[in-house]
Amino acid sequence: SDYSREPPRHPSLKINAKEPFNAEPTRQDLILSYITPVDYFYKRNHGPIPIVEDIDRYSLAIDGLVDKPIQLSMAQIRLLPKYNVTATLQVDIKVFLFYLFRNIYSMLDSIMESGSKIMFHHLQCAGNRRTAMSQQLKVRGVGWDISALGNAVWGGAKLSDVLELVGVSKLTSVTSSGGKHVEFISIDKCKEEKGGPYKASVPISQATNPEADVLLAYEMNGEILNRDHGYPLRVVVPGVIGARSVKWLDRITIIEQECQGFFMQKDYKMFPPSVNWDNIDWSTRRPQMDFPVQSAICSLHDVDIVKPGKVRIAGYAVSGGGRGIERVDVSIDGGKTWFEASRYQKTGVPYVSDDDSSCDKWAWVLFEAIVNLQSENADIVVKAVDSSANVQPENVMSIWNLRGILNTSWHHVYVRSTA
Ligand code: MTE
Ligand code: MO
Repeated sequence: SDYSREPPRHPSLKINAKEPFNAEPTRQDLILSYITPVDYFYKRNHGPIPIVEDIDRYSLAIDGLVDKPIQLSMAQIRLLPKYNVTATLQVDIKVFLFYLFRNIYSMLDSIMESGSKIMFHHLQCAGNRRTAMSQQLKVRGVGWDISALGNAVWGGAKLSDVLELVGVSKLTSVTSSGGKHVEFISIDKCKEEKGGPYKASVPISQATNPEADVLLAYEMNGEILNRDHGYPLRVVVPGVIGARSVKWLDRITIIEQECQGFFMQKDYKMFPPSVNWDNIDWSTRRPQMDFPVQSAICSLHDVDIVKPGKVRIAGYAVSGGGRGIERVDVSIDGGKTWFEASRYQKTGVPYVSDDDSSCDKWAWVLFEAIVNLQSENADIVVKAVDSSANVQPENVMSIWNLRGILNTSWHHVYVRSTA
């Protein structure tokens, strides 16, 4: 494999693996804004970043169990209705400033193409917070602190619109030729696939449901998608683990059974703590899709020294499947007593979970609490509750699994306070 032509990356990223390149922003950088700037967005790769030199020669194949397979050029994909645009940008000054800083022209573009609501999709790696799980009992996989996620505006076509072009209509759950899954195949090559491309699939009912908002994205935060994040085209499957959002899309194929690729069948499955590398039987579990409820504190580290008095506890909370965040609980005594943190997305709009007009369904929720810290040592904790009343588990070991995925246990930060 060839890592000689990797794209430039922001120097503040914390590199967890060099080749393939895996990196996350610092805790502080992660929550500087509601929208994660592309530079700070975590990068999770399984091979070298592919190069698409000539965009005019790029095409996306759509085939398999469909009546009329096609090839689409980037220009044809861009002609489909574009989702991401907004006329409501002005409500969020932070979003405004972000665009101002990044690219004023793309913001104006977006405002002029008004019509539909701006869509924020977060993406979270199933391996987020793996390091902390591995510290309890070793797991296999790239180590991550708490920043293997980000929240962006993805611009592109809806997969449900694209599939109509090959005769698969909206809300289809099986095609006339027996297609039940939509497989995404990448251009990149990885060793787990023995030099073949990265791939994944979603059920056709999700792919053809316009409300599921599965996107074929060619823009990220109003700019052309960059190489690290999937240039020229990637899938964004909201509400599920990042692994299903295939980057550098080459081909979409309609198949009968779910994708048999490595990352669907031999990885990214949640096993019970009793399963080890000697007794594992991959076929006993389904590929992980929905993300469970998650939260973490980004404003503090172990073991920060803070001045006694008012301390800001801030971070993110997010759930899968489009579920909202009902509550964020914060403790400064290791979970004996709790305060409720305030939640927010857009500045000036009160956050109400699962209400389309006041929340971005697929986006993260930021939280903040100001606490009065007096004790010398404090065990600060956060846990979130989603709109289905799912709560994060207290203990890491109760959800320990050999691949170290989905560490959603209560997030602790230990601090010392001295005058
Ligand atoms: N797509 C391809 N083609 N190759 C990859 O290695 N990694 C997946 C997914 N899509 C991957 C991929 C994983 S595990 C995650 S978490 C997300 O992309 C990360 O997306 P990002 O790098 O844009 O943050
Ligand atoms: Mo991932």
